[in-house]
Amino acid sequence: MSWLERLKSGLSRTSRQLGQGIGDLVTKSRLDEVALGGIEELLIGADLGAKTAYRLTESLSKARFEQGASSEAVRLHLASDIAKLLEPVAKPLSLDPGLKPQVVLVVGVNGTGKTTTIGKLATIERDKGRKVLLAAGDTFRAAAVEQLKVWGTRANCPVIARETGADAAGLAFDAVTQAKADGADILFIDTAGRLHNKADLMEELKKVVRVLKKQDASLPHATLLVLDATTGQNALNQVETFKSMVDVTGLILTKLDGTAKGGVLVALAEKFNLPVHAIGVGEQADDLQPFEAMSFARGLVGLG
Ligand SMILES: Nc1nc2c(ncn2[C@@H]2O[C@H](COP(=O)(O)OP(=O)(O)OP(=O)(O)O)[C@@H](O)[C@H]2O)c(=O)[nH]1
Ligand SMILES: [Mg+2]
Repeated sequence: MSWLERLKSGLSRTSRQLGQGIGDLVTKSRLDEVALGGIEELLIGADLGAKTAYRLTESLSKARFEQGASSEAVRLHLASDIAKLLEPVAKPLSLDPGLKPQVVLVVGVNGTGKTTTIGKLATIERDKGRKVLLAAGDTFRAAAVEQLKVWGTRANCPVIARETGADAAGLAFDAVTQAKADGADILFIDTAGRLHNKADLMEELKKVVRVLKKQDASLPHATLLVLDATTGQNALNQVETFKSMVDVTGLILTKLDGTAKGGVLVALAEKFNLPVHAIGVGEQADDLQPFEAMSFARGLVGLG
């Protein structure tokens, strides 16, 4: 399957709901109040957020559809408006090849896909010929370390790990030392999504960052927040929480294949204006795709 086909099939739950819904509403050649109201509701249902849904519907009501307001024409108009909203945040993860090692910290609540995303990113970077090191900073759960090691074996890159319960910040510090010694291009640091309680989690993350800065004040070079699209609007709260703890430099949205609420990405873009580097549309390494505004917007409304 090509990249676009994977994206389309990954977004199919959202696009089926939006695309078919629009098709059912747009039955006349002009958009009436009922159709516009219905489209607004569909957009809210796909989690684009009430404000954005309203603005998109307003734009539709002002549009002059030369060939009549067919479902296709309405979806094209929406896709183009949505792409405009997304363009400012569609930024690939840019790792400076001149800076070695690039240290990338990956954070997020439990189960959002941090470890899997690191595995995918490691595979992508290895395929480009980069030397990658992984640090199993989720020292809270033994299974988390094993999971990262499986990805490390698959991507053919070493994994630094410690026994369960070890100090995550100390591990991160040593991982940087090793990455430097090995001449690694990139170091990805996994973190725990769950500890005894939220306060512990916050403290641990802050400590990891503090200790990394002892190696070099510019570390980490990137802090990626991984969000699970199936949590819908709750993802917005997670951004607030993590932003208050660490300097989040970009977002990765996972599990877009498992939800009809893919529009949450639009709500996130509108609210936080943080770069969205990549999206996950499945569990395999090639299911992580660079985030591209127009193809995502078209995929969302079910246009090929
Ligand atoms: N369908 C789908 N599943 C995904 C995607 N990304 C991750 N997953 C799955 O989500 C589950 C949780 O992923 P993990 O990578 O373990 O999540 P985590 O954030 O590391 O979780 P904790 O370590 O518990 O904090 C796994 O079963 C993954 O295979 C995605 O884009 N699509
Ligand atoms: Mg994990």
